[in-house]
Amino acid sequence: MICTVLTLFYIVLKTMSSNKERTFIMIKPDGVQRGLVGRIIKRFESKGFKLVALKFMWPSEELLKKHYADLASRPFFPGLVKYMSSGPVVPMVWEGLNVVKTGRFMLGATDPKDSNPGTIRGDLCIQVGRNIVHGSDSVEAANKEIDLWFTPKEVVSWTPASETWIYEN
Ligand code: IDP
Ligand code: MG
Repeated sequence: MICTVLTLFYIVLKTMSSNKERTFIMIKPDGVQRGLVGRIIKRFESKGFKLVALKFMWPSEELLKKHYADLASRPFFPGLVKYMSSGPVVPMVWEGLNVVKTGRFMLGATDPKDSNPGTIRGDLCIQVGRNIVHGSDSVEAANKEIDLWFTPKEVVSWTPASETWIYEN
């Protein structure tokens, strides 16, 4: 009996906490310059994900080198840092069930020539070096990126009025 109650409690807790998964999404300088900020945000909003942090800033090369540290040895790295620091960006944190994986699906493949129609990159851009939006590729990466771009106070916990119409539990 106690075991059953504990198991149920564990399942409820697990379900609740996975609805709180977070990912780091950033509209890149080309997305901002091309006036696509509203359209990209709208996709995540319409899906039902919850916006918990957002800012508008011109990132330094130093910050971008940290953000893309894993790619430092790639031949396109200097060009990537130059592109990403060429204008303002919109870093955001979105929250929801499986938001990391679903967020990547919504972005589409890294190279827009391989991104399916219906995805953000598939619909709105053409070249890999101008692919308008970033999204974390794992929960670990998301946590690292959120810590790099936002202070804890900038990430806001809140309950949207629509929540019970988006999640059954
Ligand atoms: P991701 O953004 O889909 O996670 P990553 O492999 O992590 O893809 O690469 C980070 C970013 O580096 C890409 O979004 C793209 O802007 C850029 N990039 C990746 N591969 C190339 C390339 O071959 N040429 C130019 N830029 C690239
Ligand atoms: Mg990546």
